Amino acid sequence: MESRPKLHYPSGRGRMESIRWTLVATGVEFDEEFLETRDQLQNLQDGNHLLFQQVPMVEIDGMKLVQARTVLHYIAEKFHLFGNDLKEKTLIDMYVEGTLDLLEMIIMHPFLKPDNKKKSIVSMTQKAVFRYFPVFEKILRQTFFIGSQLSLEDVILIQTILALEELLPNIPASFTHCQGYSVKISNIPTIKKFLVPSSKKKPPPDDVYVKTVYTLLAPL
Ligand code: IBG
Repeated sequence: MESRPKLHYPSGRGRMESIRWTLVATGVEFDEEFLETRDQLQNLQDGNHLLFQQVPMVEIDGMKLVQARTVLHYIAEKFHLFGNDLKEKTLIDMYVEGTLDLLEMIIMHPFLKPDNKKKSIVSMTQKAVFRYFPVFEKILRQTFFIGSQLSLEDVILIQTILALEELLPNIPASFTHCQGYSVKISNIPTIKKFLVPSSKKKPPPDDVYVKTVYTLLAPL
């Protein structure tokens, strides 16, 4: 029997949350080792467990994978979230990369200095409203991004819509198809379970978490 994947990261969203979402969406149970001290990170680095001395790191199928996108791709391939052929896979990948560009702005926001936070909100709003959501709105008349099955883009997109909703609730609310899509995807049983407060889903970063991450990982 294959052992459960083990995730190494602080107990927060950052670059690990998409991996949590993707595992949960496929119904895979996983364990987590939360990094709380510099010594823990140092131990992983000293033991040559981190290829580029960075986390996220995921132990899966006898490998110690780093690079968040690589991990997402591995899970997507393994659990059939990457379409049925090379063209579908490439389409999914293209949308995922665009969506992750928007998600990256949301993820970095809590770690910015107050002045940069204001600028980032302006830029994020512009890009969400004029660049990304019009694209999503066009394709989201259907239940899934592609065909009749869940794909990696669905998982990344629902995460992004919900994270943006926490920060700028009016944006997703003003795109009708995105709203309907968000409700449908949120009702998929594996995802519904992830959305309850006791799940492995991490809350938005608070000041204590931001401080911890700064001492541990220097995100900027
Ligand atoms: N390209 C890598 C990936 O995508 O996995 C980047 C990984 C990365 O930046 N890791 C950071 C790290 O390990 C933690 S995530 N830093 C320690 C070091 O020595 O470089 C940082 C991050 C957070 C929150 I926390 C938002 C965005 C980034």
